[in-house]
Amino acid sequence: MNAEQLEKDFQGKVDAEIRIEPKDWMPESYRKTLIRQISQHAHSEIVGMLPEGNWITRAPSLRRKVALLAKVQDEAGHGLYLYSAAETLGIERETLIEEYLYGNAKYSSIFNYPTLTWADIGAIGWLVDGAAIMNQVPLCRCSYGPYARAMVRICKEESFHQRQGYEIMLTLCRGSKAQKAMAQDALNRWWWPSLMMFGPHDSDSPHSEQSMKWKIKRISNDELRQRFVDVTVEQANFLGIAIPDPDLRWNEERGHYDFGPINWAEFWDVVKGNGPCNRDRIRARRKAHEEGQWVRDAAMAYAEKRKARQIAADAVASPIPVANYA
Ligand code: BYC
Repeated sequence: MNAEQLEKDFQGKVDAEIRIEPKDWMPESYRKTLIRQISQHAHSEIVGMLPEGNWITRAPSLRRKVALLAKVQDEAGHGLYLYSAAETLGIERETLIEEYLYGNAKYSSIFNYPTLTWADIGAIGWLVDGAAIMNQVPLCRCSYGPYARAMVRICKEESFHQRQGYEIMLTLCRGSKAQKAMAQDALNRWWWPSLMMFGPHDSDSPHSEQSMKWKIKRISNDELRQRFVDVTVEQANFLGIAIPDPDLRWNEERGHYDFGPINWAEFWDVVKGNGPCNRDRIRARRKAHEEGQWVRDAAMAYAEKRKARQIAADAVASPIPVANYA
C-alpha cells in the first residue's frame, strides 16, 4: 500500500471510532503529536506534586494530611501511567525526562504559581483539578488506545481530588471571617491561571484543527473553558465567594456566562519560563532526579542479578544445551 492509501485507511479508522493501537500503522505526525501531548501531560502531573507537596507538613489536621498525601501520590501515579502510554509510541522514558529537565519540553502553566496559604490547596483541588477533569474526560475517548485507557483511571482519581479541594473551600467559607477571606484570596489568585490551563483561544491554537480531525482532542480549548466557567460560577455562588471578574455575567441569549479577557501576555510569559515559580520548579525536579540516581542504579543492578539467577536456574532445569535444539 502506498502512503496515501495508508493515510486514508488510518483516517477511515479514526472516523469510524476504531481505536488506534501501538502496532497499527499511523502517520508520523500523529505519533509526534501524541508524544508531545502525552509527555507534556506526564510532566505536568509530576511538576504538579510540588505546589501541593509544599503543604503536606503544614496541613491543619491528620485527616487533611492523609488526604493530601494520597492526592500527591496519585499525581505521581498519573505521571507514570502517562510516561508508559508515551513509551508505547516508541520513545524511551529517559529521553522524555531528559527533554523536560534539561531541554525545552513544556508542562502546564498552572504549576508555576506559588501556594501561599492553606486555602490554595483547596483552590487547586477545586479549580485546577476541576479544569483538569473538564479537559481530560473527553480524552478518555481519544483515538489512541493506551492514552484513552490511562485517562479513564486518571479521571476517576481527579474527581476525588476535586471534591477534596471543594470540601476544604467549603470548610473555610463556613469558618471564621479570616478563613473565608483566605478562601476568597485563593480564588482571586487561582481563577485566571485556571482559565489559562485550557490553552490559547481556538483561533491562536496551532495544533487544535489537526488534533480534532485525528480525534486526539474532541472539544476545543474555548469550548472547554466556557463549560468550566459555567459550572464553576455556580459552585462559587454556593461557597459565597466572588469570582474576580467584573465582566462576568449570565448571557441569556447564548445560554452561557460571558467573562472578561484573559491576560495572554502573562500566559505566554509563564509558558516561556518566566512565571513566578518556573525556575524553582525545574530546580526542584532536577535535584530530585539527580538525588534519585542511586535508586535507579540499585533497581537496575537488582533486576540484572535476578535475570542472571533465572538464567542459571533455567539451565539446571533443562540441562540440554540450547544449541542442541537447533
Ligand atoms: N500550559 O495548539 P495548542 C493536571 C502550549 S495536569 C503550557 O492549543 P494543544 C493536574 C501547547 O503545548 C494539566 N503550555 O496545543 C496535575 C502548544 O505548545 P507546543 C495538564 C500550553 O496541545 C496535577 C502551544 O501552547 N493537562 O491537570 O492542541 C494536579 C499551543 O497550544 C498550555 C494536560 O496536559 C498550558 N496551559 O492543546 C492537578 C492535558 N496550553 O507543544 C491537575 C492534555 C497550551 O507546540 N493536554 N500550551 O510547544 C491537552 O489537552 C492539550 O495539550 C492542551 C493544549 C489543551 C493543554
